[in-house]
Amino acid sequence: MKRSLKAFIFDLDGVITDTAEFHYQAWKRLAAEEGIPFTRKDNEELRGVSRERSLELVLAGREYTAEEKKLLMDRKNQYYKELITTITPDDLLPGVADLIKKLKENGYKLALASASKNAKTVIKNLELEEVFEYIADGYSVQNSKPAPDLFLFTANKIGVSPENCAVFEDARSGVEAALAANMLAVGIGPAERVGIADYVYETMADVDLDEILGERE
Ligand code: B16
Ligand code: MG
Repeated sequence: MKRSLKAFIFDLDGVITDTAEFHYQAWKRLAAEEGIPFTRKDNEELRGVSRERSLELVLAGREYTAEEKKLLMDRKNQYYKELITTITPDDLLPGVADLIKKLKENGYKLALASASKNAKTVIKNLELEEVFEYIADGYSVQNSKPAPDLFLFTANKIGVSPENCAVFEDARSGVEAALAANMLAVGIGPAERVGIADYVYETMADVDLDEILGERE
């Protein structure tokens, strides 16, 4: 489909910076305290997934009350918040700074759409606050990815029609959400994970903007 792209929406974790490792360490600490096995491979399933859903995956059917689950999530978030205090602009993934610069120079609107309730803190620590016209985070909508809601909400906030938006996403659920929102989906990572996207690149440093913009009318 020919599109006239006007805006680029970035996911955060796995696209701009690799907070997946910090999420892993925080969940791992919590799981160890609860006597639950949790591996790096298990953590892959949590990519792009909300905190609530992540907890369900970590618990893997173990029975906890709603109150206990809330306390577990608070504890994990406390551990995660300690870890993200160490984030600096050096933690941008390779290729991201260049890409942002090129897109800005060419007049595209940029926004962030992350499932994380900590997105604003991470963006502040990366010193990217001035870059995005709008930052949508884990507080913005009720239905998390793969529902299109977060991306539609973001497009609305920046005043661009969904069909004129492109999304950078590293999670399958995020690519599904972008496609469901009728946006151009750029998948970052292996084809097994993001192969359903319109364009797929292994890392952000591999993104070929000319190829993507070739879609421009
Ligand atoms: P929080 P993204 C997502 O960020 C992470 O990929 C996912 O692992 C995490 O569970 C989710 O944010 C919620 O994060 O607990 O900080 O609210 O990829 O959508 O930028
Ligand atoms: Mg992500």
